[in-house]
Amino acid sequence: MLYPIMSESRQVISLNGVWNFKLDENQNLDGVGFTEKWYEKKLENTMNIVVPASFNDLHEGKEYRDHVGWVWYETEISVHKNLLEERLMLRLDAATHTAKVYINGKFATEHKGGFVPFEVQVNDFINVGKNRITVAINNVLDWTTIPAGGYKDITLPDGKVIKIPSGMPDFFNYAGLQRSVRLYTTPKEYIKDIEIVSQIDGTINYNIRTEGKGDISVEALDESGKFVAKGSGANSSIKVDNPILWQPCEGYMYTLKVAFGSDVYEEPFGIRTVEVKDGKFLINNKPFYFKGFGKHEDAPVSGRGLNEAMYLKDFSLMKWINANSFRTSHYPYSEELMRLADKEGIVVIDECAAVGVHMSFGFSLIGGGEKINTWEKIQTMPQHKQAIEELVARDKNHPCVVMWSLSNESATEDEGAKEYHQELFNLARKLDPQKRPITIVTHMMSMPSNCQIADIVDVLCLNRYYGWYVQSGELWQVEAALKSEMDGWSKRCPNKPIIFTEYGADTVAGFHDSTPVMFSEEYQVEYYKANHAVLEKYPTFIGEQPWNFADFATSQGIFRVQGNKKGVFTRDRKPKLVAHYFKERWSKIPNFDYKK
Ligand code: BDP
Repeated sequence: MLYPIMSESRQVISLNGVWNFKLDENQNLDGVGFTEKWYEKKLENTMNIVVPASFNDLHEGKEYRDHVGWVWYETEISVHKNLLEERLMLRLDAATHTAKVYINGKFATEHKGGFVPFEVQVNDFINVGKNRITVAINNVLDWTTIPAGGYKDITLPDGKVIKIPSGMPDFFNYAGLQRSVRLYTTPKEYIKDIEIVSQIDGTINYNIRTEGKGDISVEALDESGKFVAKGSGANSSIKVDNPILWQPCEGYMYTLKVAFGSDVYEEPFGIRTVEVKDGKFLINNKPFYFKGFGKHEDAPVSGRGLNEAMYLKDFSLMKWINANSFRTSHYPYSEELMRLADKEGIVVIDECAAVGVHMSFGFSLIGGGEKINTWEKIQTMPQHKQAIEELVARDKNHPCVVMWSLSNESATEDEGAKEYHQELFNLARKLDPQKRPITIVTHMMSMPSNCQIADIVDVLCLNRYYGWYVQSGELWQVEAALKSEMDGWSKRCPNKPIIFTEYGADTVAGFHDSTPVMFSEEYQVEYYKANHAVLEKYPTFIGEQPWNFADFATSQGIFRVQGNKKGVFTRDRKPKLVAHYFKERWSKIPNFDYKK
């Protein structure tokens, strides 16, 4: 799906700003707004809300912040007649997690999946003059959604049964219109999609899909806007002489300017290749070492909402600490963030929103709850496939994306995991024109002895907490336990690269101790040192991404102190002691050829 841009043939109109907002009945998963048809007229008794942002932290009170169920957004716009002479699209970059859109009281579209864009042509809905757009959004996750999560029924003293979340992923369930809402125009005959695949000799293969009849011509421009190559036809190739490659930390970007009839679109691209070969992760044919983080889209006030200043700040801190990469744990991040990562040369493992696809995580971890074979019960497959299709459709041209992650910590230790994930793997491989490597990130109970998916993936991405959730406070025990696992992988998958995509220790900034004890800043440093002492010895260990870049909001629980505190930075982006340790460590690890 093309990102909305302005060009000589296209207009973009932002609908961001202050909207009207109303909560539907809390914990009534059906919502009364539909039976009472709130969308038919202007919403009553509304509060102000800002788009884009998560709604949760913008007003006070538990009923508001922890609302479960439907919420209603509404805006009124006035439209000039010229707009309706073109093909007019309404695009919502993210509505988390399920949305129904009404225009002037009429149902226009709906979408399930809260982290990717969707759009609808609105020429038949919009009038010249005043119009009302109403969006109903539901934040409920269950065993059919991606992310997945559970609910349990609670009976109140008055006999009323309500549902409360149970077994949600470990990040606050921020929701709402978290990214931009826009109208944009195209000519009636238009460019639908562009696929770009580059080789490092400067060959650019492209594939352009269009609607209508007309000739297609393309021009490649360098970063200064200078013309460097041209071609024609829908499916062809051009050659850029002496190409400047897209490299980690040096994100050189070209532009493919496509003309079709009266439509013109400009798609940014980089020239680079990625491949996994002989136990190495090659970028431009050179062995790359991942230094970076698992992240979240998370900030005070805006929550998971679009926050471009924070994106730039985070990338600046990543450069300061000598990092080169991150994983979009645990859902696709905004298009603006991905475009910035392209320009900044930050390498991205792009994860679809499949987190929580495990129906007895507690049981597997500590023997708590009931043992359920996830793959016999869970119904996420249709949504999971859609999530992969939408992710690849959106992000396929980004040079920053070097690998797809199909899920985080699903029940990969259970029988059936291989069949479930093989289908998804095949789908992603088929859809991606660049045929990037693919991974499935596993948790600590998915070991060399029982992991069902290790043979499918191109890279073993492991989330491991030696010295935290196991060997808690006993760092001297880390060596033996971690070594035993790593030796297990060396035996089972001798030539498969391994990345630690999560490892970390909760650390409350300002807690210090002369003897490093858990939660102190000193313990966090010692924790990483103990892990690195083992990991460094393995030639196929090709990347370290501590969990997490920054402290982040979670739901409440006895394991969380106002959120997850495993950040290397605090939530307001101040370095903890460990940040200085990583800055020093990573200054000595080059992007390329660290592991020969
Ligand atoms: C892993 C999850 C991550 C959590 C982390 C933790 O992938 O989302 O936040 O553990 O416990 O299991 O900090």
